[in-house]
Amino acid sequence: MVSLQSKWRYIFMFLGIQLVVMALLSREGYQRRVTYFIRIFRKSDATGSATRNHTAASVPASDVYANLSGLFKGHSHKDDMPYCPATSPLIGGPIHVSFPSGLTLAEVQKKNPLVLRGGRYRPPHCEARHRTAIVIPHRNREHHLKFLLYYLHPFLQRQQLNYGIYVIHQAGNYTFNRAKLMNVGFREAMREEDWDCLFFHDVDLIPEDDRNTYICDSNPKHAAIAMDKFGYKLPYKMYFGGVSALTPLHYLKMNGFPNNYWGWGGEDDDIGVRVSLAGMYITRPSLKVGRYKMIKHTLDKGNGVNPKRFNMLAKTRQTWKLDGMNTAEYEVISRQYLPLYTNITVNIGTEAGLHPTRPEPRPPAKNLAGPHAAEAPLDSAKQEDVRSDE
Ligand code: UD2
Ligand code: MN
Repeated sequence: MVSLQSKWRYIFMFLGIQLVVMALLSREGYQRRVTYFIRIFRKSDATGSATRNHTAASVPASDVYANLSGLFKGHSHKDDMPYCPATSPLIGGPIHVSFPSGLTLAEVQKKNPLVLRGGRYRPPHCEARHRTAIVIPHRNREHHLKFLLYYLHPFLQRQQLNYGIYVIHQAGNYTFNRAKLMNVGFREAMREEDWDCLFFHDVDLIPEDDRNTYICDSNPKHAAIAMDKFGYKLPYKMYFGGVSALTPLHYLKMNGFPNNYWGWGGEDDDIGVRVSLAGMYITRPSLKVGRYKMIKHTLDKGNGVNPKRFNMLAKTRQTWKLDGMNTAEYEVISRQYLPLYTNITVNIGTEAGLHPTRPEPRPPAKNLAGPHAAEAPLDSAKQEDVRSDE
């Protein structure tokens, strides 16, 4: 009897240890391995391959252009149309996303006959209830931009939005600055139209469900909550990277985004902190709907990890009112109204300012000790011409 009891005690101890190990592994992010072990104890998983596909919902993923062909037959926007319905009848749920090689911008253009110059669109049969600008920070990612445009145009058309796509292209080779480019995008987009919502959008994130509506909430919205790169889960509670949506009022209330994060990382957390410092909170769509696929890539040249990011983040409370939309200095080099988007090329300067001191004209021999600039000036960034190309 005694030996039987102790045998059970050992079995329970063994199972207990197993449970603790699995809980720890799960906390440390080894969910896949844990799920694997749990599966072993479950009946054979008949739906294995189906669930591995990238759509969580029961509805099958569809071609993003599938239900739009009816719109394309010789319609153009007229005045005096009724408002579009509160929920678009074109919404279909999960979208099939893949990246076929050989896709060209000309093909994307052909598939989107109702998109006007500069990447603008209004539904042909009804007056849109929402006006949304998409702001995309960009440099050297034309390949990603092409796929984003391929998916985003029909995605937004399915939602019956009045929309415009702005690509904010950083001129020169100086370290990339995603957040400052967003400030440029905000001001330049608002200059053109009274947008009621702005989506700040990484170039490499493709939405996978059109129920993730590109309209604003009463508080800043974080839309990219379930990405394939993070196992379709939110990586941490305050995460605000990838795709976020703010009204002009939200944006100004938090003094926009920081201008001083050069290089990779930190700026998204700073923006998240600004939301709460300005007395707002982050809203999110459901995990089922806020799904994105990220086009795989490595860290870009000119966007090295920002080593100062943690120190800077620790000071957001002191800096958010002093640095942001109110101090964003830049020069627009060109504005091109291309068939699928508006391209704004901008000089945002360097950490040393918009015009890092240029070497002064050669001083007379006796003055040779004068200070000189450490950095070369950017591009031919001074000309403020506003081009308009087809
Ligand atoms: C994460 C965040 C991103 C941002 C970044 C840190 C995700 C999905 N996104 O992205 O929102 O917070 O970390 O800065 O977790 N870009 C260019 N050219 C460049 C460099 C960057 O166009 O040379 C743009 C582009 O729109 C890109 C974005 O900046 O999507 C973010 O840069 P990333 O994709 O290299 O960084 P990633 O994926 O780690
Ligand atoms: Mn990325």
